[in-house]
Amino acid sequence: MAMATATATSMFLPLLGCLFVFFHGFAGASHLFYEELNTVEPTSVSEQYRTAYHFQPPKNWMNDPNGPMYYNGLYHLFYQYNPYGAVWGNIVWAHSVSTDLVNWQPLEHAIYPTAPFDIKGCWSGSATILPNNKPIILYTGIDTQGRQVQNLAMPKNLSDPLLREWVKPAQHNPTMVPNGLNASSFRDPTTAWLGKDGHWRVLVGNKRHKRGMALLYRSSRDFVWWVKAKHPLHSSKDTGMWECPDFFPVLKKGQLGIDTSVNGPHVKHVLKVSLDDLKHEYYTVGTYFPNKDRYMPDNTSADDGTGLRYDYGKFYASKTFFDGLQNRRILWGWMNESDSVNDDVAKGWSGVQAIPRTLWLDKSGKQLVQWPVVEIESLRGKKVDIVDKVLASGSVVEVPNVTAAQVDVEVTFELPSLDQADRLDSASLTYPQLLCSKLGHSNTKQEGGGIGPFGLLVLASKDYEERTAVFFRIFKKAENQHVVLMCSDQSRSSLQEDVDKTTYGGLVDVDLAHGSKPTLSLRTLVDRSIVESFGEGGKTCITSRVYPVKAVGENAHLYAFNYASAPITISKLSAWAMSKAKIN
Ligand code: DQQ
Repeated sequence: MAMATATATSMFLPLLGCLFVFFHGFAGASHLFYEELNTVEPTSVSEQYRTAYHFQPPKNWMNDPNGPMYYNGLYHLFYQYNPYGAVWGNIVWAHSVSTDLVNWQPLEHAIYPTAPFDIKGCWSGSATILPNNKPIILYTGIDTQGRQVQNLAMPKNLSDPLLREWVKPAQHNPTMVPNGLNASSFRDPTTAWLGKDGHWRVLVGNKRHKRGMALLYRSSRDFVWWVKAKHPLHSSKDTGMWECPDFFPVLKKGQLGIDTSVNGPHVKHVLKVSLDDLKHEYYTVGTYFPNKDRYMPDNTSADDGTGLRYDYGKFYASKTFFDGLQNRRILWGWMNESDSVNDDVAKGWSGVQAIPRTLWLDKSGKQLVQWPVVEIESLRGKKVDIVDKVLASGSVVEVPNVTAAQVDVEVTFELPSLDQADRLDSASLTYPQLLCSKLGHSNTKQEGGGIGPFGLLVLASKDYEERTAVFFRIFKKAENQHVVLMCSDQSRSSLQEDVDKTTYGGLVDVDLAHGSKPTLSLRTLVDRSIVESFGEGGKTCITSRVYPVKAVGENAHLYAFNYASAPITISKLSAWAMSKAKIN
């Protein structure tokens, strides 16, 4: 077994180098800082890869979603923003509001450096709605000494329905200082929750040496004076700095969301952390013990940086909020660019937000399920259907008459007998991303396997020279034990050289042997430079950024393909042209 693992690992090692290239890498405690570029105002904004229905500001750099909330009839989204350039720096909280999570109105910046406790930057944080229906924000400020401290901000005028102006009371700020802590790893407060004892709790990301941790702070009812608890809520060795922690309850049964303060035998808890060292997010499902203020992940959830991810592609610094209007929990996440910094400066912008996703606990209790908020379907226009179409081995079939650069596709594949699946040893399944990269997807069916690859070619040129392949492949681990691999292969997504073409992958936890006709479903949202995919109803999600040269606008095509040796049937495929949303 150990030998098998070693062989599998050495087989993949040459791939590691190229897989871990990040064109938008980060340095030290946070983002890469290009001093000479962060005040270079764009002279124009290139429209070519700008999105039609994914959230982005009119120009410049955007990163983490901050303080999302539903309040008095409006959804608010704040976000980390550089008002002066297309690279990270000069960070403020920009602010937009929406009635439907689809169309957004920009407002003036909500929080920006003005005081000694945030003069060097207003970094990430979260909103909490207090029981008197007053929203309040906790955010990280960089103070005059360059220390990370936590601050409070509240609306200046609660009767302004847009909550345009926010004040930062000098008498209370900073509310948390890094006494005895690493002052450059002390940031990103969560939404707070109220215990039965009447005390508020909040988490702040931190590390001690290499141990990542979620520090716990408590406050009496006032939300103003905070005291650090003796123990963190949770920590894990060798995981490095935990950025943007998020901690919330999910119902054991059903898809409804619940307020962050709810606890009891009917809920599980989720702790998500964004690992600064890996630039990936991981979450665990577990139990929160309020008497001890400790969280224990279930034994099906690894907390060591190898476990479950919301998204196996580009998705970072995410945050959820409880939407009291529709009783659901909604997830926002930032997708950075895959092109070079020079390209960002030239195009005048960088960073988009993923489509907000509703999220709930899967029936298995072992993982979450995510699905684009239903409101996004209001943008669906002309629809094309394909029903009961057999994809013979080696076939590529065009989905005709669709706006392939701006489309929402849902497809269900019916699989042949699972006996035809190729065997794969468990060790090779340890790194699904590397497996996807190694297996790739090619133009020849000879490179295909028993069942898979099959899926979609999106943002493809007519000759497939450019294409992003989103596909499945099924393996047999043991008799009657199948494994589903989902991949998003960007290796041929662009004729441009200077873009990150990493292939992403994850496993889909589904029992295919159950039922007479095994099926697998895929939904992909294509938006000019975004490919956002949801496997098997949102059990596995992969998002990528691509910059085709030929497959742009009307020259983009959409295909379904099957390079397996066995035929696969499309039981149903629907593709909707997506209209442009009004965003900022
Ligand atoms: N981005 C913010 C930090 C956070 C990081 C700074 C994560 O607060 O840790 O822009 O992307």
